[in-house]
Amino acid sequence: MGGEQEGAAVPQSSKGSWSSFLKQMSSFNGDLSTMTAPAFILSTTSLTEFSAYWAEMPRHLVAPVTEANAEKRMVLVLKWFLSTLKQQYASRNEKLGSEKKPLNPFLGELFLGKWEDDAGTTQLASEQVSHHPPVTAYSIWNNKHGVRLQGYNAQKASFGRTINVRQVGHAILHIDEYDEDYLITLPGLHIEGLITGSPFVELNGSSYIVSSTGYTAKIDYSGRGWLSGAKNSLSATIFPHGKEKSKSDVLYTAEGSWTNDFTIKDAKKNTVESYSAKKESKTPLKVADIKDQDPLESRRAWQKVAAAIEKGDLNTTSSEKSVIEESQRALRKKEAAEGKEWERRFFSRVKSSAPFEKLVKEVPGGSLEANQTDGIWVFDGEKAKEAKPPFSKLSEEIKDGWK
Ligand code: HC3
Repeated sequence: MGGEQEGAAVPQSSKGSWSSFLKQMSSFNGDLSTMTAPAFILSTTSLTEFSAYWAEMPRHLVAPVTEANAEKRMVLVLKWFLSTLKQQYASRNEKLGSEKKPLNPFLGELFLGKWEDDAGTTQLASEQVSHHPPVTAYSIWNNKHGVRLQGYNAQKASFGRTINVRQVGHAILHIDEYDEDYLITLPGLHIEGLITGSPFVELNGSSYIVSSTGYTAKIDYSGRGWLSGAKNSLSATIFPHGKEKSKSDVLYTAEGSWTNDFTIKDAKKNTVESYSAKKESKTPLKVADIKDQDPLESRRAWQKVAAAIEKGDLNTTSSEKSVIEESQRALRKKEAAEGKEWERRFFSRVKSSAPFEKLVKEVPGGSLEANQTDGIWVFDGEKAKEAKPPFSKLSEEIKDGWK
């Protein structure tokens, strides 16, 4: 960070609060939701919305279905996964000028929508399945092509030179046509630009995609300053299960940048796929108008908080946040008194996940860590069929608080 001007991107009026924020970070407990950040760095978007980043280009998600060869399907699954990274980790920077602190979802918060384009209809159900620790689960499905993605994630953070975030959780992509699964693990990340006041995400470490057809993709992430590499670099290999250490078994390699261009080459170094993030168009997600949303839906639930953040009105931001927090506390109290647990609308907690257990063997050190995510979460098709608005079974008085 040498040479960077401290707090350069921080509004003059927020310089004091930014340096207190940085100081407070040194005694940080690892739960990102408890972090109190200055007003100028607050986002109006809840983390439940982030699940949409997996499918903003549905054509890439469904592309593997039309490929009859399992090895080549793995290449297309890798291409789709790499294509999601820019949206997941750099889009807020591009849109807002820096990474901001997302709204911390309440238990049961929903974010629902669909993409409609040449790939048909691709649907999204994202739900906050746990508040402490914060865990978001999602399911994205396209019935026309028989493609289903589901997963859940939590974050474990620590503070050193920067904020280091380990992602706990995983995703599973299922392709009906071949009845196959792909286990997707999640990369580590850290926040750069803290000193200057314009935080952004850099990815680090490795993540895996393991297919039930016998192939594994390992993706390595590095950034600027890492062995003098370029920002947002990626390097990946595809190999048969169990052959990670064998260079002669590498079937494909991918090199490039997850925010710009990457290419995928076969073992003979012929380019089989190329991707240029800047040239790709996204399909806008359709979300119901706020007035038609259920009180549990994210944009409706947070609308007053979001409006106050937008105006820079700190008092209203915190009083409107308190309305939500107090209703949540009241609900938890009521549930405890009745000996009940909040009923998730789309997901269920299960004892084990067969596809995960089978495929994780190919991920060095991979494990479920269910204790970090309040359980193992799966999309519950039966519940989802029933889950029509109103989703909320809240008492009228609590609903009133949220109007
Ligand atoms: C760490 C993060 C919240 C979590 C975000 C996750 C891991 C959520 C799941 C998505 O699929 C991928 C994803 C992308 C970005 C991650 C966020 C980046 C920053 C945010 C922190 C809580 C905010 C830190 C606050 C500040 C002021 C330093 O920006």
